Amino acid sequence: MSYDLILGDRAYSSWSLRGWLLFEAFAIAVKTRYVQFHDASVAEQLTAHAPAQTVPTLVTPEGAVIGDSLAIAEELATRHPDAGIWPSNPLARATARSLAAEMHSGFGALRNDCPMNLRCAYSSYAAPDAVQADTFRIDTIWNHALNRFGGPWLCGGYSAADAFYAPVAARIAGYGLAMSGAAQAYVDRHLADPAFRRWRAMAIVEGPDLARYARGHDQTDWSGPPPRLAQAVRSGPSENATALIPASLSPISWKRTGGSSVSATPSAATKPWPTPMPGRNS
Ligand SMILES: N[C@@H](CCC(=O)N[C@@H](CS)C(=O)NCC(=O)O)C(=O)O
Repeated sequence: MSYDLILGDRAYSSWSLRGWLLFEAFAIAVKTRYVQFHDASVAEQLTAHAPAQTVPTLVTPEGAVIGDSLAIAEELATRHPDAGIWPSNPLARATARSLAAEMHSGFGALRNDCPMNLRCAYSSYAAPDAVQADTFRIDTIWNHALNRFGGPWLCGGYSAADAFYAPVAARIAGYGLAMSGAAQAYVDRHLADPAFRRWRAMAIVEGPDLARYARGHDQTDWSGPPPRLAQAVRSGPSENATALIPASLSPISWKRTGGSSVSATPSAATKPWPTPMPGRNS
């Protein structure tokens, strides 16, 4: 028995990125499955995992269904006390929990106006006051933590707090939001993080572009390091376990090619991408 983690479209699902990082960044083994945002609704694709309705959803080895990223972080921290999900230092740990919780419950203007889209970056986005207020607050709490614990991550070493802010960093970069020097350096650290780059490489090649996440702003180059080379291929061996798309039971597997590069490998049996379904923002 192993952990079974159900995720959404890598390009758009910010909560899925958080859930995935909670395993990937802390070297906790997990089997991943994907729902497809363009397919049936997320809730319909999760009917086998009641009462889950959103991604990420974690099914524990005992069969408990955890449908919330913060609960996933806390459960993993309890089960894997040496993984470093929260800092061991009490002051840093309390701060990391506070930072993650504020992200989990806040920054609604930023989340609504700037949906995560790892496939593009914008140069002409003009942030309304409410978004500027969110980024000012984010800048403030990041600087507070970075100054107090000395970096390089928010509370010293990489912790769940950083996993929670990785998609925020992607939004700040993708929409060209102005930050102070230390906060921008923290954004850049996320963009260069190997785990983030692996996720983004697969986000670029897997699944269709979804119109509901597109914005009409002028586009520019992604500001982080270039994505690891990736290529969508229709056949070929996979390096890791085959996952199942719940709605279709079509196999889809992920394949690394050429050293550190990553390819998404939908099987030949995978059905063509249908029309996007309406759903909530990431
Ligand atoms: N509170 C949840 C939020 C999860 C969430 O809203 N996920 C989105 C995708 S990023 C979702 O599944 N939305 C359902 C839909 O689009 O129908 C968490 O922390 O994980």
